[in-house]
Amino acid sequence: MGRIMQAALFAVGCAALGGCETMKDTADSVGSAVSSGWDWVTGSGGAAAVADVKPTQGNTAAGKVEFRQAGSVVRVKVDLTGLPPNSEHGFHVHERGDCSAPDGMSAGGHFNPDGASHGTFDHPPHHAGDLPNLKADDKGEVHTSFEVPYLSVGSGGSDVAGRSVVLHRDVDDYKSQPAGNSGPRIACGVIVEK
Ligand SMILES: [Cu+2]
Repeated sequence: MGRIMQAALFAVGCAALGGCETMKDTADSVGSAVSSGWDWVTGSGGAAAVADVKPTQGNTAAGKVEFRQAGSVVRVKVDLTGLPPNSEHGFHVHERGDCSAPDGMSAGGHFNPDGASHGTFDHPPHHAGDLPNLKADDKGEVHTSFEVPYLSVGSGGSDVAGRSVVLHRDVDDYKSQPAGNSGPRIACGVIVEK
């Protein structure tokens, strides 16, 4: 996890829990081992949106991704199953809320309202849709949450509602253009405001 997001998690998590042990993770991906330090269900509730994630043709990854505005940041909660054990995957918000194509290409490119280059989610410049890589546990599942300061829910120029989330077969190297060389799309879900 990068420094900016880590700092944000510290600010929220330390206040909520009175302890920060679980947030001293320095990996640049997130997975089941990372605890966000805040309570998703009872946390302060701004606008929320959810994506029902389904596998693209020939794949098995599926689950749910939720977004909630919390002040100036957006909290993202990810629950996925059906991945190869201990695998790591690029994960982004893509520009079109359309997962109808069998290969997920109908979702378009990365959500990029600012015309930025693809990059690391915690180190501008990067696409608004750039998110941390997701790491599956030994059961092939991802259950994690994190927060980002550059998206919004329900309003604003970086509103995720009406876009889609896309999970890729391979890890995002956070630098290759335009999409981090993360390979085919293995799952896709349209983000719908709740
Ligand atoms: Cu992507």
